[in-house]
Amino acid sequence: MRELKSVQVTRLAPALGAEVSNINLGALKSEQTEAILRLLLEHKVLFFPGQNLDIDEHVAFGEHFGELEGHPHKINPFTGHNKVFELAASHGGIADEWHSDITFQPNPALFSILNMVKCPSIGGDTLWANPELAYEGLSAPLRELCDGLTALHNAEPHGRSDVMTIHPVVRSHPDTGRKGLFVNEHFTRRIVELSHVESSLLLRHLTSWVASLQFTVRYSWNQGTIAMWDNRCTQHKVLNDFKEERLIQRVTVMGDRIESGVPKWDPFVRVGHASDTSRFDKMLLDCLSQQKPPGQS
Ligand SMILES: O=C(O)CCC(=O)C(=O)O
Ligand SMILES: [Fe+2]
Repeated sequence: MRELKSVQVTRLAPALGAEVSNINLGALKSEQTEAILRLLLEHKVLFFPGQNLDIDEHVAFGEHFGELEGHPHKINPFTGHNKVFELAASHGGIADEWHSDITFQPNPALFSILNMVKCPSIGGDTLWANPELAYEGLSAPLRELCDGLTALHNAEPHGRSDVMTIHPVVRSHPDTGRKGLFVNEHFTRRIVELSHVESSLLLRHLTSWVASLQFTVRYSWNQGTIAMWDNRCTQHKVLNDFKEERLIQRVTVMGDRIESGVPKWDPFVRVGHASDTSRFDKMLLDCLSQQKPPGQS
């Protein structure tokens, strides 16, 4: 790789992840931006130890890759910077369920770039999974089923279950064309075309399958490390097993709307009188009515 001749790239797990050294992210040259994007396509999550960027350098690094967005719900009284999302474990914030970022929006995050500002001496590792390998590991009939489904995601973990959207269960990466599972434990609530009971079973299977150890990499942090991942083809979660302070800051590169084919089936809508179990479909019906184009009743 010409632009990154001197850098060292060490793959960390067969599934995904590489550590990159000998590069200064605080003084990035434009050709290095291209090279990082190519490394990201290959490894999906990159770790750059020893960067120690300050908040402005962190934001400037992120801006090489596109427009940044603040977190839609989490206010950051700590950083005073509206483009920087901070999770301070001492304030009770820890992302310990599998997810990719901001999937409750029609345009979920593209890249997330995390600065490990303060980390515990032990514990608080982060895991990433490769949902493309997980998709490829499904049986052909289950892959075909998933290809024709969509799912409802909402921001319930942030106390905003009214913020919701629908995405395909399988998405194709726009640059590689590879398909991957796009449902996650944290934000995905319901498969639109299945009944509540069927949806719970299938979602439980798919979200735990993505997290199978053979699809993951586990990273043990040092202060000053920057991590950058592609939310279109990864999921992540933090291990909530630490006692000392853990403080991360993240900038998020805005994503595009996900291209999806038409689902193969209609949404599951119960016919007849409302019953006790109809309550499980209420969220779905609310979401479907929100998504109707204007003018349609
Ligand atoms: O703290 C971490 O390691 C990751 C937190 C997280 O989920 C995020 O920043 O998107
Ligand atoms: Fe996250």
